Amino acid sequence: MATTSSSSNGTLLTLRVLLFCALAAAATTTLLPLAASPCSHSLSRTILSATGLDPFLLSCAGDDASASPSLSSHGDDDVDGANHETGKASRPIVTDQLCIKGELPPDALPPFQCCPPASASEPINFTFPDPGEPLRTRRPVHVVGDEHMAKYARAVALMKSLPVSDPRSFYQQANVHCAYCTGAHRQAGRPDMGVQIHFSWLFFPFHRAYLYFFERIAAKLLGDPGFALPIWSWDVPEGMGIPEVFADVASPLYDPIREPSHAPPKVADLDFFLQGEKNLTDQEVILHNLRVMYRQMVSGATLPSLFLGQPYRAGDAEMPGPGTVEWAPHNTMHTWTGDSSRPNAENMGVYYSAGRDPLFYPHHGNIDRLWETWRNDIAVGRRRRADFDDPDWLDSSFLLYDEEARLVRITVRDVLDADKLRYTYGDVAVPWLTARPHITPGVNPKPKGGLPLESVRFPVSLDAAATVEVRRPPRAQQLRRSLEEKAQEEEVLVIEGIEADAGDFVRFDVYVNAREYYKVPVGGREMAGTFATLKHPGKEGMVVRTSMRVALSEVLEDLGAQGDESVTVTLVPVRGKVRIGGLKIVYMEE
Ligand SMILES: *[C@@H]1O[C@H](CO)[C@@H](O)[C@H](O)[C@H]1NC(C)=O
Ligand SMILES: *[C@@H]1O[C@H](CO)[C@@H](O)[C@H](O)[C@H]1NC(C)=O
Ligand SMILES: [Cu+2]
Repeated sequence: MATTSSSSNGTLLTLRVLLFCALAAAATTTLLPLAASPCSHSLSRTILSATGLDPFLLSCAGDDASASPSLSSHGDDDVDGANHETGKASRPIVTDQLCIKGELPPDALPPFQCCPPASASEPINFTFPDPGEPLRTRRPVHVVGDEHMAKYARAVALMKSLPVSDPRSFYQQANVHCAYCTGAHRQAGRPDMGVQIHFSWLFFPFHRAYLYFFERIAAKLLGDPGFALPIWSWDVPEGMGIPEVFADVASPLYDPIREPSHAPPKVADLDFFLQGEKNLTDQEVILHNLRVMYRQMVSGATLPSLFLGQPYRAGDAEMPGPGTVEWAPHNTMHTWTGDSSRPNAENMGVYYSAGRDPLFYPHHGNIDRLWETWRNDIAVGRRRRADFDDPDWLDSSFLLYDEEARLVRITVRDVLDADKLRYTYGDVAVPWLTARPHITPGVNPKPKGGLPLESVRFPVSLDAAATVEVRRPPRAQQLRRSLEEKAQEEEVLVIEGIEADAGDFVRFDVYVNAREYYKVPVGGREMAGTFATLKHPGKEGMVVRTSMRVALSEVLEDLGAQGDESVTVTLVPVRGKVRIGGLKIVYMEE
């Protein structure tokens, strides 16, 4: 990585933050004192009504109101102010039938229009399938066998042979993803605002609904009511690479617009980034992948918002912040699969065209499986909350065509129980569940005796690695926190006011207590998080505004730093231009 060499050459830029919150969050602390965790769902109504605060607005939702004086000239989506609405009026994101031409990046490949065919009648409300329907079991491509894969290939071929005016055609199915991420679909009652299903709490539910109908359309065309979508389980060693059948040029599953150097048997790098090819053995890549999975699924995803993504309501600026798995492996595997010689890394490497690759659906099948794994085996297993109970999430809705070509309105509430949707996952192991990363000795964790820190003010452009001493809230010093309390809360590093170049792939990494971060091997414990965006359609010269949250509790425990007053955070740019509004550490409870 370029940044590694520049830093070891002594150009390491160091910063210092004297308060645990770099910006105006001191007010936050005053308003909601220690006992009231701002993200707690049980936060008392009296505190809420006294302060007029939304439980998510403070530390969960990216309090941009106070945090981003830097937001400025770049031609915003003119939604400033929408965020400041107060009161408890319900604001789910409701998809309207109105669909306009979305914003595609320069050099996009046709078609340039991705709205679905107009429906002759009003959408019908979703109803659950007959509970007597056979339970579809989605299994990994490497497990299901050739016969099943031939069925999937036939389903794709049948979809490809439907006229493009048919919403069940492959052409239209591919366009669904485009319509929901380029601002084509509009919000009901807000024709000026698009629906964006990435970088927020809509990510998992939307893609589940999308796959649900895609799978039923496939089953219908095959005349096989029990047909289940195969999944690309890149998180287990046997699945880490594009399955052979997708690389067969004679197969309907083949897509010529993929990265040629990643054709099988290349082992996938779940931490991949363009220009970031690592010189590692397959065994090293596999080990690293398992550690990335552990971080994204276990230690980094201890609260619903950390896993599912940040709240996004009608009128809000889009892309408030994704959950761990959306950053990686979701984004990273999209980019790894796309053709890096194309400006937008089509097809898989960019939102508007990703659905054109038949590998997209098994890829998202695996993402959906990880949601089930997290929900049922990790969150519930640790007696933590798994779903939001916020009506704005539950009542958000999407419009999709079903297997009978009827337009259906489906809500987030409708997709929370896979059993009711009559599918499940089978035959896939979770080898990463025990892949807890190791700590790295000799990386100069704390300032004392090391390089001195200079004082620099936020916001800061991340042109070089930046090391910041972030104070922990006083609560960390209360060693007598009960075990019960500790089990329910998470110490979270909030990186707010992030402005990333929308016209580029942007990545930076977050290290904890490792001022000599370049000594940390891939997958090391000190690497606590990765920010990675795909190109944002049609936004050259504009910025993606978002935030990031990094869970710290287990990392600090492993580093033996639970008693420290501060945490040393190093932000390391890998690619693209990005500005950081500020950092703070908060305790969250959901
Ligand atoms: C669909 O559901 C909404 C919300 O529950 C309800 O208001 C509406 O009447 C329903 N429409 C139909 C046609 O059942
Ligand atoms: C890549 O790795 C191999 C084997 O570990 C090593 O011999 C080689 O020097 C490395 N190449 C580069 C460019 O780092
Ligand atoms: Cu996606």
